[in-house]
Amino acid sequence: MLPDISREQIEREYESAKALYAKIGVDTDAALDTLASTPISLHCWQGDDVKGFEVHEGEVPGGGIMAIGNYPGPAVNADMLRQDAEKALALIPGKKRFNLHAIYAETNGVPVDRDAIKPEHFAKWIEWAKKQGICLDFNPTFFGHPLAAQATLSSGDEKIRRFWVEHDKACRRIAEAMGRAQGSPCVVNHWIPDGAKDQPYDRLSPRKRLIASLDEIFAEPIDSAYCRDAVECKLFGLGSEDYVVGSHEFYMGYAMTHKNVNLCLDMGHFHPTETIHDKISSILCFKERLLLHVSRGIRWDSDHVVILNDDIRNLFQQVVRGGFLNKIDIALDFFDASINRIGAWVIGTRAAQKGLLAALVEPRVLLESYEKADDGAMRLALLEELKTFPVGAVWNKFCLASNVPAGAAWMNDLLDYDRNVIKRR
Ligand code: RNT
Ligand code: ZN
Repeated sequence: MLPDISREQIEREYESAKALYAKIGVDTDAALDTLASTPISLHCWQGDDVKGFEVHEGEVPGGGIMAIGNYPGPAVNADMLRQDAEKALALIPGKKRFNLHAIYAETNGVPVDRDAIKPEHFAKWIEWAKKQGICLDFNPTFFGHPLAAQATLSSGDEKIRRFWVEHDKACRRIAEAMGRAQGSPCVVNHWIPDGAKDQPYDRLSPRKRLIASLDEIFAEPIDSAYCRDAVECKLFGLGSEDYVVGSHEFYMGYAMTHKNVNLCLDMGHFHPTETIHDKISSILCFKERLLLHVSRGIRWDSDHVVILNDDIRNLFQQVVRGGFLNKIDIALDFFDASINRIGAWVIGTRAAQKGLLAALVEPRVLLESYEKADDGAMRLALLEELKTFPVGAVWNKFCLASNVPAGAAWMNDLLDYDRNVIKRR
């Protein structure tokens, strides 16, 4: 059994941490309030290896996305996915949202193709979210479909391109219905895998066709109070190593010229040594909002489980220091099929929240004063000292206040669930 921390110990350690932070001008109570009111959108696809529950006849190609591993007991239907998600949600403090993809439609065993899905196919999800007290986000699914074998919104085959335009329009109507039901905009992220493995001769025409598709999709009269759109770039993917139609420059240009379309930055979608934290303050000079896909790239893979590394710390520092929390939508995007999937959700979400907390307890006034005085040594020294300040005690208090296990105690719950539910499937 991993150690449980008593309520008294958490309170005691928090009081002493609070006093220490107060000495450098940080109000930890205020930081906890901000943390508690900042939603993080959990991605449903960690629970079933991005397979979805569509009713198909025959095998379907994966298409640009692959979860690697064969840990037993993935969710194989929507009820199971909801059951697993509930377990994860119960071990994660703070405010959560839940992010669905079109392939999680529930069509009662009847095949409904993606251009024909409707809000009613998500009625159970909407009802479940309401019961959980959380809001939903949404994604059209442009992979894992016979018509996605080559290209989707950028396809030169007009019939195929049209199918995907209609799919995306259907998805935005679903998102609008979700947004209306929950009284909060449903964040819709548009990602397509279109690209080429090797040296296409023509890099321009697919991009022109993608613009035409997006323009048509976003011209639909969808209420932006309920549906908030973003487009997600990628440097390369499986089968698109040489060319991705929706590159960073492409979507940067598109978002900058379309007021209601935001950018989505996925942490794993840039050069292996390129990070996204320095892009935030630039983009938000020109855009009202930004969607983040919090992830962890390792070599060629863009979707490892998030951990509290420097990238996460840097990311949230930029969000907090810039005062951007109310302009950012935070979503998670990773999938690991080689470990307990509920564990992956909880590890990744708690790590992201710890990153945000670490940024919220930075001593702004002190750091700014060193910077104004051009005292680089003092600034660097303090940033280093802060790393061993008792942020863990503040985190444990957050867990306590949220009624979820503090410290490592949640791992006992994971072990129970693994033994009693997952391994018995
Ligand atoms: C793929 C993108 C995209 C997906 C999800 C499932 O590289 O990151 O966000 O991971 O839509
Ligand atoms: Zn992503």
